[in-house]
Amino acid sequence: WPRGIQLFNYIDPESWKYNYPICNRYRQSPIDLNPDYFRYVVDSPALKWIGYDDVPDNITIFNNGHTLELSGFWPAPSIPFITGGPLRGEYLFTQLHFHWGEDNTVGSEHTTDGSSYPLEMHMVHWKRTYGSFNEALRHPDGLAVIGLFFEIDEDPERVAPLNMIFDHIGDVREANKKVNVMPFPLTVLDVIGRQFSFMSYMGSLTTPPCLESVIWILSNFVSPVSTSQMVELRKLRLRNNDRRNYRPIQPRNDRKIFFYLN
Ligand code: SG7
Ligand code: ZN
Repeated sequence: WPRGIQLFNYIDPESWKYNYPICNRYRQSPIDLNPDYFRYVVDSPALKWIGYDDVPDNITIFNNGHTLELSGFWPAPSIPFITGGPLRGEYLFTQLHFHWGEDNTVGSEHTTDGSSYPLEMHMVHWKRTYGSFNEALRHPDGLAVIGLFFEIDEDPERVAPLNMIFDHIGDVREANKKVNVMPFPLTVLDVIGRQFSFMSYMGSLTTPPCLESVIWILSNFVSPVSTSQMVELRKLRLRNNDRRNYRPIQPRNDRKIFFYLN
């Protein structure tokens, strides 16, 4: 097998632990965001988005065989970053991607009080002081992933921004396909760059090797996606003919879920 290709599928995520033992540890993601375990935070600095308005030099959309992934190159040194909220220091944007299911009743990785959403978007960031994404992965506070939930909304105007990404699904239908698209600022998605209340806890990557390096930030603001956009996304061909790409919820164990009121 080519180096770097990760062999796992979504038919039996419970079996990941046999090849990737970290997937069986105590700080795994996703979890159910159960209000019974919320600790409310009222006096924290706001979560700040810096540079997301800037147009990158280019944007690439990629079917990595497990999801649809978007990455960009911003003219140095202006990579967008987040700071504040639960974060100490600056976390640089590297890519965003999506998780979905075979129909609209499932799809999100995190659930809120037991409920699923049809779509969850992840914006992956790494801590600047670790110098590289790969180094950041090795630290318990190395990554910050913003998770955004989507619910079905058939208003074409409200769902239009997502088409900046989804219009290119046809060009990357097959696994390993990549396309460069006309650059646009990430703030075309309304929720990006905005202030919202959010939940935060210490977790992991939701795919093998399930590294326990993620500070999760899950927006309490739900964004719109249409049924036809979901249908388009499901046409993406994933490795192993996977029809879904969400990991089921994992034990919370003794972790606290902080609810940041904004
Ligand atoms: C997706 O989720 C990809 C992965 C990502 C993984 O399959 O976007 O990205 C790459 C570059 O392989 O893995 C290391 C990493 O970011 C898990 O990310 S997630 O925990 O946010 N779902
Ligand atoms: Zn993800």
